[in-house]
Amino acid sequence: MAFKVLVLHGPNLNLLGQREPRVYGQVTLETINQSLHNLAESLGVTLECLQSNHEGVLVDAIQGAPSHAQGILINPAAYTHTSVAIRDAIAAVSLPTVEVHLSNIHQRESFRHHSYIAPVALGQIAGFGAESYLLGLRALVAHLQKVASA
Ligand code: CA2
Repeated sequence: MAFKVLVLHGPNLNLLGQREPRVYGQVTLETINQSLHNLAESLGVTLECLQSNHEGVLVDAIQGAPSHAQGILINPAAYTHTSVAIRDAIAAVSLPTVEVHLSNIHQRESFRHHSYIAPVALGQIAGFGAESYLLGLRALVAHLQKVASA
């Protein structure tokens, strides 16, 4: 079976490459999505990518995911630290979900140290810039393949 992964990017990540390059690097979201598509192709999976600045749009996408995807790769951005709604949606659909961050949230301000998402995620990858997304996709696909072959 060819797996499909829903890739979700949270608020302000559309600004990548245009603002705050010292924190988030120079890479654009379009480049990240292209790198993810390239990796997905080599892993034999397909992707659907969505960025939204709106919590409800992300919740709707998570709720709809089980009809067409087997896993979720998400950078919830600032909603990581605030959103019980996104956490509850992930818990409700119970699709394997990998949380990723460009920056090492544990090295930054204390309000970024807590993630509402981590307890309902398969795992969290943070601090490797755009590479966090690629590591996250590899981890998610490895998990899906392992479960499918068990
Ligand atoms: O490190 C990450 O990936 C974050 O999820 C990024 C979020 C931040 O709130 C999290 O604590 C960690 C912020 C994304 C905002 O991205 C911007 C990109 C360019 C310019 C301004 C914001």
